[in-house]
Amino acid sequence: PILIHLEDYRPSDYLIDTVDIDVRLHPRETRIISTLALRPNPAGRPHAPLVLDGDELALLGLTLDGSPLDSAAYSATPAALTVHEPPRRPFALRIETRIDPTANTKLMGLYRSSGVYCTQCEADGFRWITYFLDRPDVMSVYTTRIEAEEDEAPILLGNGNPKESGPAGPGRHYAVWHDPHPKPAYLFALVGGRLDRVSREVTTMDGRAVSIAVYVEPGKADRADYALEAIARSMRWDETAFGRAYDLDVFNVVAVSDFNMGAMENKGLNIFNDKYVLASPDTATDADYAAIERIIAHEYFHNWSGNRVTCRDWFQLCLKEGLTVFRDQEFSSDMRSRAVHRIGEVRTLRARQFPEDAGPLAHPVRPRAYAEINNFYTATVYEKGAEIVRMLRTLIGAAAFRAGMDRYFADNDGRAATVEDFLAAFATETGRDLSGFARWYERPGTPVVTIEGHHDASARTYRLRFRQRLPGAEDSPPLVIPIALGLVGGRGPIAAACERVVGGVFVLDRPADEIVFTDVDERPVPSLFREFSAPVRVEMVLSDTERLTLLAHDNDSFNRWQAAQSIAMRLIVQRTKADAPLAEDAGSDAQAFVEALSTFLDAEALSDPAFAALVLGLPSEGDVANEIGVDIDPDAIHRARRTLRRHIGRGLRKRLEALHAALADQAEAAFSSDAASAGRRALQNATLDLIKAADEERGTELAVAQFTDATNMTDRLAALSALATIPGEAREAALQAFASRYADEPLVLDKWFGIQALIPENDTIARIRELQDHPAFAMTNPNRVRALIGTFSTANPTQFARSDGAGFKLVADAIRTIDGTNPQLAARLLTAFGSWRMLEFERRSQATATLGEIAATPGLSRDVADILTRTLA
Ligand code: BAL
Ligand code: ZN
Repeated sequence: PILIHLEDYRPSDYLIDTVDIDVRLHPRETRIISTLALRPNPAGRPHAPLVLDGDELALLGLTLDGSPLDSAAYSATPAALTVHEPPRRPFALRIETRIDPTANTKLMGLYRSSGVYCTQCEADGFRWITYFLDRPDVMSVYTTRIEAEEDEAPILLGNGNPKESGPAGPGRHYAVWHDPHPKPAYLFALVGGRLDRVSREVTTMDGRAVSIAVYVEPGKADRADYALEAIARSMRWDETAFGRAYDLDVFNVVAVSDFNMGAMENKGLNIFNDKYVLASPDTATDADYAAIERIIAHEYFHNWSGNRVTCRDWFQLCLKEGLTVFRDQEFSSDMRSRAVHRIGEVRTLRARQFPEDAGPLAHPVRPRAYAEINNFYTATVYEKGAEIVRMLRTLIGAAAFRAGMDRYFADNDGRAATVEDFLAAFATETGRDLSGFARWYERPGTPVVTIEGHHDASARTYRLRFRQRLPGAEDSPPLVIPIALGLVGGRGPIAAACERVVGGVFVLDRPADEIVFTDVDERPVPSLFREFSAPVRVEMVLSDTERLTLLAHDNDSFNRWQAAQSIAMRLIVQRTKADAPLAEDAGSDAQAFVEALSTFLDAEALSDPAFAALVLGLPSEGDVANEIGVDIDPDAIHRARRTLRRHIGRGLRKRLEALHAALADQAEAAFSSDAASAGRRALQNATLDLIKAADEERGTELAVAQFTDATNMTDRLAALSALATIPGEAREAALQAFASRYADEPLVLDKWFGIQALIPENDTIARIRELQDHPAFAMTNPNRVRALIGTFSTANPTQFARSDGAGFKLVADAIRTIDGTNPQLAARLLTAFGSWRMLEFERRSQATATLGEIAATPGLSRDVADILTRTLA
């Protein structure tokens, strides 16, 4: 594969000040006439040829300053339009192309989704529409004219503000949109179609009246209100938290049903996967509501972190994505419970980013080279990128962080920036040298911090020794690791002095270091990496008793949860290694844990149900595999985890039954999607799950009743999930009832596909192959594929990594089919093989064979070939 390197970056030879683009929509023959105001870039090479990017384009017409070009003066291929000797002054190029939106199954560029014309131009989709300098550091002011049949597309939307609209011949109409803010081509968007709308007015902090609107499939407007209100909340929050106001007269969100990503932040016209817009109590879970709120916010926040300040090149992707994830995390934490949200963020990071960083697809948060940029929209760029921004704030403090952000926006507004520009704003603001901290962007891999503690009773001191290493890169210079910490005793946090701990944070910036607390009378338990202050693995030997002290007495919720997780992890790992499938009893060493959970539930379950639900949740099978790291046997992990769940369920049985009943009684008559109500549902469903683990018959009884009586999707789906792992009639009847009830609801049927994909039984593969023929399933729709195949490959380890290879084969077959229509989706599915080297020998051999078969497929896309090459390297 051809690699593009960061170090080869050079400025564009030409700039484009304005783009006038005229799009005549037609299902099969859409005509695009684009007029570019070009000029040589003073920072580029003088007298260079002008090379515009294209992809599968056909050139229909070309003029320069109004005159046709001599055929010798240019050359056009589907991938490039080259003007050999362009004028050395500003000039206008008018380019005509034609495309077929209906045939576009890649969902890049301009395509049709359920009859709606829409676009996706990040990272390089604009070149599928017209020839252009399709790179983020070429920023232009766009005017877009869209014309269409009025019947087919009564709604015509573009970037920026609406300028004019009217008839355009019999049955046709047009609209003109103008975006005054210069932007790169990846933020271009248009929509044409038959859509319903909800809208309202908001006023920004600087007094601008903005009309915000959400457009959805006809008949679904009543499911768009939650998204609309989430936009309003996001706008207000960005003003309060970051001083950022919106800058156009309108802000539109459009939901479409075929979309490769979650959503896209096109300037003033966000286009969304409908999964992240549509919500009603009957169709959306609490997790869906939270995801909608978060993604609406994320795309909106890009208006500043991404659009007003964009990226110089795609190596800087984390500059907008990591930062914007950090911003959406903070927003969600302010809207919901901060502690609960933080635990969720860390679970995601550990489940998705840590394995990526430990496997063949590992890359720095700022990659140095890529073959296909669409394969770098990863957990590392997004989630680890966000952790870096969080660490920066921890290091310099909230006030300096906010001042640095203000400076970053002010200094880079209207520019295409780099990670260096970002860090420079904070270095200038604080006077600190951040060059050591910058290593976080360059080094792949999850650092390991090893800690030892020693209490000297006579000296009344407590000493902590720290050592950091980056596995596989032991000689690299140390990272700057902020460690939020404190000491905890049998009655709560201990106030002990240590001059190296400032504001509760010790900064480890050497390979090894130690700190000493004074006036420590009792032997403390250290509470380390509070709120998960750095994305590292922590190695410290603590006894279960010490961890239970943290669970009971720490004032850091994250570490209380972590303490319970660590004990559960130890118990599961121990049993996995012993692999004694007949040992139904988890053993007496789990007894203290069960008793502590019992005390915890009595004291706190009803005062903070969302947190209690998290404490009751054991590490997932994937978490356990990542912890063990080598020679993984997913069946052994599954058995060990099931045994512990059963043991906990039995130990807590009475309390769980009482809690389940109390929480069911507390359910409000009218549904509320707020965090408090969602928390109660989460705990009720966590108790159901453990009761089922203890006693399948009782679990079935409760789940069937809950499934029948549920007044919202969260409870209905939790009941169905509980039933799904108990073979028998009750399960099949519930699955059938669910499918009939939601036969016309594709997004709800995705949940039904997903639940069946998760069943840890040998028949699941046959079930999935059958579901692929279900009328509601389509290999061309990314949501359907992710629900069935994606859920299977990422969350059903016993069946995906079966030792007979049938699970790998199922996914490989899907990848090969999908690669012919949608390479991005196929490549994303293939990343499920990223952890294959962790598996035990037999499964590893099956994975190698399957990857080899994919590699032997003729005509693989660049997207899939790139992931495959790296996975096998
Ligand atoms: N920029 C791609 C979608 C997102 O991260 O917002
Ligand atoms: Zn984003």
